[in-house]
Amino acid sequence: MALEKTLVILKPDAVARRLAGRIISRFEDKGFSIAALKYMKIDAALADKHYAEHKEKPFFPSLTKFITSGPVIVLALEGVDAVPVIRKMVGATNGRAAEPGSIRGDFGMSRGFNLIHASDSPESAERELNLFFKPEDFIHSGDQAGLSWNYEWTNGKPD
Ligand code: IDP
Ligand code: MG
Repeated sequence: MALEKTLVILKPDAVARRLAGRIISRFEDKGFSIAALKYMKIDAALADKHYAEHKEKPFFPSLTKFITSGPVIVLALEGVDAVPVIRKMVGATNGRAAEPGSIRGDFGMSRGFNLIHASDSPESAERELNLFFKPEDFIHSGDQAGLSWNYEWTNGKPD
């Protein structure tokens, strides 16, 4: 249990389909804080770095073409156990298999065009946050006021 940050990308399909507000609302409703946020286009070099683990996969060229194809919204979201909680909210990779109630399960029908990326481990989160953000980009962090009713605080620790 740790207050941690994770990286979320609203992929080009989410932005183009004008789902960004509704997806961000889910994270706010759940109790996550936006630590940093950027509206940008991912270039080929950054896409290669971000998806380095998939370099040898057959879908790598289509994946990098997709992620660089239009504007994305990149967020650093903060909360207790942010990495696993957000992965659960995102759902399985293929929208057709993703549980109803998850973001991919509610909004998507595709395996590749699946709306959203979320870091899969604290180590990935650290690496990916550093690819997209500089330390000074985290302009809102550890907001006790925002978090006070989202957690039970014992000895200064959220649970
Ligand atoms: P994840 O986003 O659920 O962590 P990964 O296996 O890490 O899924 O794959 C990264 C991204 O690559 C997926 O979100 C999806 O956009 C795309 N992708 C994954 N597997 C396939 C595939 O078999 N065909 C086409 N695209 C895929
Ligand atoms: Mg992944």
